[in-house]
Amino acid sequence: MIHKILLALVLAFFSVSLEAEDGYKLWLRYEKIGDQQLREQYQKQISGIMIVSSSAVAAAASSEMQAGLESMLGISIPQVSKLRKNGVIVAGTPQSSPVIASLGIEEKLAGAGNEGYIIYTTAYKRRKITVIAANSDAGVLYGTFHFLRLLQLHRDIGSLSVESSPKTMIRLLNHWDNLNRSVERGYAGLSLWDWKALPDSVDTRYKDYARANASVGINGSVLTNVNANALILTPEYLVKVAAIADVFRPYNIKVYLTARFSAPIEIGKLKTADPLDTEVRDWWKKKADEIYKVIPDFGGFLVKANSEGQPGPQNYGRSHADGANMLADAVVQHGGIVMWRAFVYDNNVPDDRAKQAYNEFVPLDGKFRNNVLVQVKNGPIDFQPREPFHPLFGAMPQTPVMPEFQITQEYLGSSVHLVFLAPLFEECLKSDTYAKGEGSLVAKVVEGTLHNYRITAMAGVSNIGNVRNWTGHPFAQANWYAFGRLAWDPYISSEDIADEWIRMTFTNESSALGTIKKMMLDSREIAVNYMTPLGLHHIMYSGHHYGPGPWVDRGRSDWTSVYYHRADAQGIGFDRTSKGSDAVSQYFKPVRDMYENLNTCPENLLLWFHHMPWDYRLSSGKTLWDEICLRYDDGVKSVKRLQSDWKKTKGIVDGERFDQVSALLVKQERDAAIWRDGCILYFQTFSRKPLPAGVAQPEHDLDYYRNYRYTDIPGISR
Ligand code: BDP
Repeated sequence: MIHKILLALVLAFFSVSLEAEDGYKLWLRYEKIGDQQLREQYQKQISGIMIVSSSAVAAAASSEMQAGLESMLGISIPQVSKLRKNGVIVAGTPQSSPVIASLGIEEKLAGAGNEGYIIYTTAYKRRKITVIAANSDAGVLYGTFHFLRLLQLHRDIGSLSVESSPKTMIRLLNHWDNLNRSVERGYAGLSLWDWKALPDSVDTRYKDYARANASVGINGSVLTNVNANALILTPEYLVKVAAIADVFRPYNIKVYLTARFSAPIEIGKLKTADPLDTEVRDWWKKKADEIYKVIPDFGGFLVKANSEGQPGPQNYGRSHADGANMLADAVVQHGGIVMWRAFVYDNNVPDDRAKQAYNEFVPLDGKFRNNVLVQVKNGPIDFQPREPFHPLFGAMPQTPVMPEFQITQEYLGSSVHLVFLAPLFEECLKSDTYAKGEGSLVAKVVEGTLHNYRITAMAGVSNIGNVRNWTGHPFAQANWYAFGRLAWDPYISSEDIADEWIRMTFTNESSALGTIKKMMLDSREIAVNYMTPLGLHHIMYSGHHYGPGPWVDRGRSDWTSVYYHRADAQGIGFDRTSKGSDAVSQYFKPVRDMYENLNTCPENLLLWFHHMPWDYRLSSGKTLWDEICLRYDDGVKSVKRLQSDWKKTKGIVDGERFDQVSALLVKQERDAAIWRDGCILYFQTFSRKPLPAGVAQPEHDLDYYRNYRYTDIPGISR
């Protein structure tokens, strides 16, 4: 008997600790606070919770608060209905909570808007309480997560005074998930959405997905791939979507779908999808009515049209505005929106693909309905490790422009490389467009203050799948987290985001915290160095985008690598100055001059904008050829440094995730070396120069790298 009890205890212990360390809980681990003094202090400061569960959202806040606090403090925290003791957390709106209604905080709350909140410490009838107040239950939910985060970060909660509200209205994940559960550019297993099982069986994971999103303020989810399948709009699928929407609703998350432009033909049996055709317009109106009947708070549509073979209004000689407006008219009476993607380039090979979106969309500014946003990738080509900001930011004053970032690491090492993307997002958001003079940051375009946009939004292409830890690489969770935090507030620094995430996900221990933070903050530049230094871009393998492929020269020319790097005996780089493709002219002055002029063009974008001779001298005093080689080499060496840094966290980070990251860093080093050696050997066939001192000689010849096939990388089939 005793044996059995012991065994059960041991098993219980292990299953608890395993569950706690397999990454499933993301940054919501609510680990029991190890520092006893701090835990006791919190225990004294928190005696109960008073949240009136007047709605599903408030109930979600209440149960999150209770579970989170109990887990971190290791004691039970009762829900109370009277303020008999100090230390009650009172959360609610003036409508739901008589205590909050009596505090006289209307003015303060006015600034919180729809989804914001205030958190502060005060005395109420001689009791010390913590107030989390908002104008809506959604605000209460977000405030709850904020309060829990303060404890996760071991912050002082003795006299709080916090005000926070989202700077963008719509904060969305874009899932590139197909109905067969494959995920385009997804590296973390299958799609979460199990369409075959839905609607009868609803995976409990959907709730945890919603919790995680709500904890960072994400309030929308586009469930389906931009390369859309019209079937999702059929009644059979809509009830499945409705089942997901039901789970998300208590977490203030709306569902959106991608609309395939040719759906009226494919599922509606019409002869055309012409956006000016009355029958087509009626079809979409009826379709929208049907959707809203089953999902009353449906968010709207995301559309990829006339891009990479997708159908669109141009098939009928109509413009992007005609197409977007037709869908906008269909959803407007229900409060829906349309996000129309600017990632377009037509079927003719352009002189410079980087210029196409701008050329297509700027003339349409002012021609879109009020409920349309134009969704623009952060850079003008395609989610490269480094791009300049997209010239459409700032260039459409009359049309809300929203950025699309890529959280999934299509061009940044899949779920194998440790690359923290907040610095990439931040670089774009903090770029100055000069659209209205100095200080016209992309962030200001995004939050709508630069042009007084009527709607504001930010989208991130999800990196989530059904693997146990959601994202494959434990550190890829940080990119999901970072996206959410920046969508809430585009001005938060990467460093602060990393700090929060590490404390919640791994540890508050200061030396490990410092080590991990440095690893994360360095990681993006390291990847740029071993993949595409000095402004190189789009030189990856075709098909999968994981490894190098600077030699790719077959197929449509603006899908090849040689189109982008333009290496020849003289030099390398894409001339986008006024003497070249003149893409610089799409930027406002003085940005255009900065890029045009060699003395002011940032070196990290040099080869994006200029074709330079191999012996051009850089600020380091080195020639371009030597500098390219040295950067590639430094990238690889830096991955070694990441490995030795990670070793320092052993014993502080749990064993399971420690081992997993260690193994991934080994693979990352191998593949960084493949990038370095493949690219250097290939570019050397043009430069005909020796490798500079200190750069490791490649182990194999160029053919080896050209023919290299990965067998162990998620998302690559051979
Ligand atoms: C590219 C991806 C492709 C996407 C496309 C898009 O390679 O899979 O469909 O972007 O954003 O980055 O539409």
